[in-house]
Amino acid sequence: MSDLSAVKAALKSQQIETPSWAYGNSGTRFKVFTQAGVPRDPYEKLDDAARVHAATGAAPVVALHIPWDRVDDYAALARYAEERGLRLGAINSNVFQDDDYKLGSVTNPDPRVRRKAVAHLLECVDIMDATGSRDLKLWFSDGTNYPGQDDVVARQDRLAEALAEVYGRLGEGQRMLLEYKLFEPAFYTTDVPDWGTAYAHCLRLGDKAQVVVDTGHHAPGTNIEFIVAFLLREQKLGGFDFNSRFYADDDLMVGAADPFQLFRIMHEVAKNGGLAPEAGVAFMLDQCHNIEAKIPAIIRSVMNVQEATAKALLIDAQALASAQRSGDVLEANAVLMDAFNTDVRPLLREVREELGIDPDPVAAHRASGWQERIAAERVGGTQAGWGA
Ligand code: LRH
Ligand code: MN
Ligand code: MN
Repeated sequence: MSDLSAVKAALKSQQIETPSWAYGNSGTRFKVFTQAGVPRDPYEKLDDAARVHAATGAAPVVALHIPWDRVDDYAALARYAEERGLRLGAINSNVFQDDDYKLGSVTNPDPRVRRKAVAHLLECVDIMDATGSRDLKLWFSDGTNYPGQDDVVARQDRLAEALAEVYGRLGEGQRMLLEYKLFEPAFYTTDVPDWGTAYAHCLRLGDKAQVVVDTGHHAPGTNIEFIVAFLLREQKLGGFDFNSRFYADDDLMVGAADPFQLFRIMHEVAKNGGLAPEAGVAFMLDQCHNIEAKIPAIIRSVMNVQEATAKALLIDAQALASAQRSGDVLEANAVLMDAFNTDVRPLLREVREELGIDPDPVAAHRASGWQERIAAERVGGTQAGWGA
């Protein structure tokens, strides 16, 4: 796409979904560093998310994680979001923090534990009914640590059975997004370790089951953009959990470790129709801001996705196709690199001005006084966060 007004229109329509847990305190297994003014409940997380949306104009959706975001009345939470110009996005299930799940959740050899896990997943669909959320996001920490610990195929059978039950409960317009992850916390086998496993399960389940690509969940060197292109071609790309990794599942800001990889991913998305709202690709963040200020980091992350998207949209598609047709390897690569090396920040500043927001979202947020206000007001109570 090289028509500038079309590029701008595509950028204006892209929506990034921010994760409620990124607003809360988080850390590694060594230490959780607390920050002043961090939300004490899901409502305050939405207040912060509204600031990210106000600053960027591009983050109107907020994903919840259950039970971290447990409330009495989910419809009321959805209304609270709506009053702030937001809507509730993916409901992320959590079957990885109970003692019962030591040997797995839906793949646990004990049928009682499997029933408990499935009951939680079904409850998440009830929550979707109340919030109007489209997506149920499933990530299973299930796997084994030692060869021989359990039967690998029996675990796949148990997984398929649980997925089928939850799939059957999905309503009209609801989807199930299956997330894979190579390892951790399981270190020998993981029951959904890669896109192929997720894809095979989704294919059997049907159209409402789609794969979610968490960029931090691959082995080093994995060509993620190939996976993205393949899944889009098969209409099985449900969305992303964007973040950056240097080593494993680092959950750093998207676009921080490898902006070129993010550009390559967004090129495949843009080229293969993934930016069109009807493609249904959810551009979610799944990050933790352990040592940096959270709201500005989330704003920066939204901007990083926008910058990669803008560069992908600036690729001269005709020149690329013609170089590819004529087998001109160097020229084809040069067309891509020209777009990647373009400074798109002035273009995005223009887009923001046209949307009536400040062209510099981070500076605008810093000047808003929000951080000082929440640091003064949010005292007492338990600060909500990862694992809270
Ligand atoms: C697992 C994961 C998954 C969880 C989130 C907190 O590593 O990426 O998406 O729900 O982290
Ligand atoms: Mn994730
Ligand atoms: Mn992860």
